[in-house]
Amino acid sequence: MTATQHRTFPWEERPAGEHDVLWRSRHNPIIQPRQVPCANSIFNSALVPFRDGYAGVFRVDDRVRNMRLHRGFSKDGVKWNIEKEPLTFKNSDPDAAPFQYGYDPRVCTIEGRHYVTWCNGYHGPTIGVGWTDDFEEFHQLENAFLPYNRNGVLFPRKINGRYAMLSRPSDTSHTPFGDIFYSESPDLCFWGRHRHVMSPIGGQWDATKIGAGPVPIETEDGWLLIYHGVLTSCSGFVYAFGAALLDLDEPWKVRARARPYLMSPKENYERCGDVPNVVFPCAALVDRETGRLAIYYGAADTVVGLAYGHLGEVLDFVKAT
Ligand code: BMA
Repeated sequence: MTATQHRTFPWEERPAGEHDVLWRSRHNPIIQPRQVPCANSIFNSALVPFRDGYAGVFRVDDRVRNMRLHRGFSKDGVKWNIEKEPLTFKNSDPDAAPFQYGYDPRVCTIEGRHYVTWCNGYHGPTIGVGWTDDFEEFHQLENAFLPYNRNGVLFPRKINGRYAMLSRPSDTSHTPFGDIFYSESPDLCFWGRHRHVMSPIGGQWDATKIGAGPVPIETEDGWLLIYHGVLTSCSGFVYAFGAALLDLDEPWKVRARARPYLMSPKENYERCGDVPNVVFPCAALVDRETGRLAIYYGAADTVVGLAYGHLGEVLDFVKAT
């Protein structure tokens, strides 16, 4: 048996009477700030299968309100040990932009190497890129783009021979706009061939801005993109998330986009926290044998929640609307 066969996939059956495409874990919030002594909040965070369990990069805002990234490990994807100290990146070029702060990380495994993208500071927010093979030593590469940019999300394989990333050009503040773009790179250093992917849709749940969520999931129907969308209400932003299908070979072409959201803040831990009314997905796991899907999301900029669904049902939902 390989190590992979021992890995437990996080899963709970759909509760009786639940009709939504996704349902929440009864253990939510699965990660709380008290798990790290210096933490004010632990939220928008990402993870991947690693050895016989899972490893992740967690957004920990400390009690000075520094935004830091911490490593974490789990056997079952539900109970997590998050390290007390922030992780650090080795940076071989002294002139390259260093790690200034880290928020909203994503982790993407490409050809066995784990890449971390995050929102890094460099005269404003932009996309930091790093990698690790073992979750011990982390190496930093060049920032992918000029400021201002957020929500840099890599695809899990090269497309037409090049690395591919989604991102969301933004501003220095709470950005009242935002479209998703696609960019390619031969080497994860030089990025270009930028293509527009999709825009907010006026008057709907994703009216103000949108940004890629977890690493896109490859399916026969295209890349399943789970993305967050923001509505501006009388009392501020409401962050929900939905789904779209992107063309497998030309992912800037949107093949389908569900009109209802998949999930919007509903539970107390999503509605109340440092920033109320936020669900912000940064990672998803798929069990290819069973089609089970587990989505990890930050809730109210304070905790991490876990939601489940069936990949086939999510695809039907996207294709039906
Ligand atoms: C975005 C990011 C996220 C955060 C969200 C809601 O601009 O900063 O980290 O979850 O706002 O505050």
